[in-house]
Amino acid sequence: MPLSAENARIRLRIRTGALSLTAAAGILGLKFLTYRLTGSSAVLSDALESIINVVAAAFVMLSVWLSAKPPDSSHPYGHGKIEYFSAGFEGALIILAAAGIFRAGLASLLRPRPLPHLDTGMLLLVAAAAANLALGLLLIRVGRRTASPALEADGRHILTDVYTSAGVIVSLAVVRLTGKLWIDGAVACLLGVYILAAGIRLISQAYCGLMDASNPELLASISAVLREHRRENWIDIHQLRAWRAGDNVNIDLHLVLPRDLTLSQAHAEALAVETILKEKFGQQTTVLVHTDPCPDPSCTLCNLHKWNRETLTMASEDKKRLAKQCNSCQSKQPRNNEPETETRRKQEMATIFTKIINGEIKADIVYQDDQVTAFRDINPQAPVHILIVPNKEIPTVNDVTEEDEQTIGHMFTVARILAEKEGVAESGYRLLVNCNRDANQEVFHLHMHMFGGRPLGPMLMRQ
Ligand code: DGP
Repeated sequence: MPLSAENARIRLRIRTGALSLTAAAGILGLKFLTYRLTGSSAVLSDALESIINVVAAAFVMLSVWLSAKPPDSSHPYGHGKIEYFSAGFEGALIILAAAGIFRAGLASLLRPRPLPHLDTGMLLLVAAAAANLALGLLLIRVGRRTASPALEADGRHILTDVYTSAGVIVSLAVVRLTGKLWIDGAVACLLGVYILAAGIRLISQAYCGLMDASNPELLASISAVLREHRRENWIDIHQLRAWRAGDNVNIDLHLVLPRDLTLSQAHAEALAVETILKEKFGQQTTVLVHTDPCPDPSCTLCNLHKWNRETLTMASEDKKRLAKQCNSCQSKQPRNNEPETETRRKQEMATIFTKIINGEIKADIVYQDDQVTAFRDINPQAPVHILIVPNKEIPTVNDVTEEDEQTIGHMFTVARILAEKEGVAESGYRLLVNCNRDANQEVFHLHMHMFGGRPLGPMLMRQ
């Protein structure tokens, strides 16, 4: 997800948290005013629950702010779990309030007291309930949209407050109509039990989040994405585990690949899994892929790879003889006699950048025109790590022709523009192009790396 979208999401959460805190304080004032007017213990129970709303909203603000902090060396998985603490804390406060409400309700059930100013009291309570309803629905909506369990829990809590206020309004109306004062205490006791159940539910949700309880919904959506984008070499995916911490999703899995893949081919497959999952769940997602060689000796896919490798590493004399035997094969011979699997891998990796350029795969694109596209590297090696890519698919520097000269020159102009935009023009940056195996080129669509934002050390790794 682009940084600006992420920042907008965090700002929206913090603004909504602040609104919740202010509104909860105003509504609390309204309810205590109603209690002072009527002396109803049911109203008192409602007001007591509202004190919790204020404390909880303050805690939500704190946790939303903390969870927005990026991962650091002491919290490598980010700070998202603070939101579960907030939900748990809120649950504990609700249980305390339930006990207080039950006590007040029991007292007025056993010794009913007269309730003055009922009409005004009921009107004030209706206003408070309407304000709470609007606030609760808003918090749930923003909580879902910005994947914040703390905001969502706060919204749900506020909705329980609306139900309690509605119950209290009905009970006051019944008291007014029938004159039976004990109803006020009985309703307060019932509300106490209802609120207790809500508190227990919140605590159990927070417990599941903190203990990384399995999340079948999340696992199902990960499986669906991987099924949809399954690549030819993926024999099996197992030991899939995933947990959420705030809006950070952490995923680890074992990917079974054909036994004969090279290390860089296996790496490319793992990178593809990572890219697909980050596209779906956001760039802050942590993906750990453990690659396993296929254990089945009779596996068709593995045998196909083995056949390719053995056939294509035959002595070159044999290869020439084989090619002569079949003219049609000659046209299919890979360039420079490269092993066919290697060529196929290069073709697959090349298309990744074309898909990004065409908008078929998401990336954080920072520049695009009719010749060049630049986007942030999925695996940044420096605070600024941008790939500047010609829109035309040129596999390596070796394939550059005279007609590409204008585009290649333009890539440097784009580098200059981006260096200024990223604020590294003065501090310095490095432009780097890898070509083929010794340079570890992974994606065979010519690209220029732009690194900056920190001292970059010596140019080459020492031998
Ligand atoms: P090289 O080794 O020079 O071929 O670098 C390839 C770079 O491409 C590597 O740093 C990771 C990056 N990369 C690979 N796949 C993707 C992708 O799908 N999205 C983005 N943004 N970068 C990718």
